[in-house]
Amino acid sequence: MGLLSAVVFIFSFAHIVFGQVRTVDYGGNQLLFYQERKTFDQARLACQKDNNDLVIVRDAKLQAFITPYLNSSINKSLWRGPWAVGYWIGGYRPAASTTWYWWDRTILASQPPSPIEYNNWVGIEPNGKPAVKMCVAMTPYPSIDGYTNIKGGWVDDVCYDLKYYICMKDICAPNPCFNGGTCIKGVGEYQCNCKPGYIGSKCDVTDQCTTAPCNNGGTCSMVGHNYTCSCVFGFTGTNCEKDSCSSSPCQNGGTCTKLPNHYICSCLDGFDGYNCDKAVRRMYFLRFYNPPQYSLNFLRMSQRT
Ligand SMILES: [Ca+2]
Repeated sequence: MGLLSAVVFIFSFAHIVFGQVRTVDYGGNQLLFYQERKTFDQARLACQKDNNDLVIVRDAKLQAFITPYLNSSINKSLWRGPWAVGYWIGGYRPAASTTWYWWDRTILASQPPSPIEYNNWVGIEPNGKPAVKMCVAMTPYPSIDGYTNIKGGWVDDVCYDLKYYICMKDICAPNPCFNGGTCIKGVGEYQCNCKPGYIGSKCDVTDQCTTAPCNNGGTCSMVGHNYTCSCVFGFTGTNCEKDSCSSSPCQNGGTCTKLPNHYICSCLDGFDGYNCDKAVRRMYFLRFYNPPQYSLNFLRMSQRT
């Protein structure tokens, strides 16, 4: 392989792999204009690699949007002729059939214009031979052979011809939202409206707060895939399940009473201390007075247990 042919090979290879594409937003869907030549079936496969397909043009609004993006300065000398220059769109007519379809098998109107389905055939098109499968392309030229104002008009051609092609990507198909979320189209982006119990940009996170895990008036919020509880004053713990008495601070049978952020122990007889942790020793003294008399004193003496 000489240097020149190697360069040509590299360039043609680059042309196939890195074909020019222009992406524009259409109501949250993406239109992709590929300036690389493929057969109708090859073009469909190329679109499908990115979860889209050849564009289906069901109304004049979409047609009017597409038309300005068609390249009117394509050099037709490299093509079979001016009518062959064009962009595949998603319509075809099976061999030996008179019915035109879009690739999703919905009906594409033939001439004369259907009162229902939109079409944009040019002049005498479609005029392909009935025995051969024919496919639909849009011409980029404003005029050919005396037909004027035809840019964007539809022509039929044999499906194995090599043409540019237009893909349309429905950014909500397949539905990118999980767990039954609804996909809402924006400009080049989508948003998911999640069903109750799910959150996240794709509704792929279970909302653990729906089970109300936070006790004692705590507020639940999701951080990433996990919940956290914001506890009201006086409560702690993962689920705000702990208050000041939860650790059973009162010993020796003492009763804990919770107060905001602290507690008080009511001790059983014989115990004392903040946590009833001190035993009380009661000692009796007889004191002798003159004249002798008895006096009974209770002397409480604390002693650490
Ligand atoms: Ca034709």
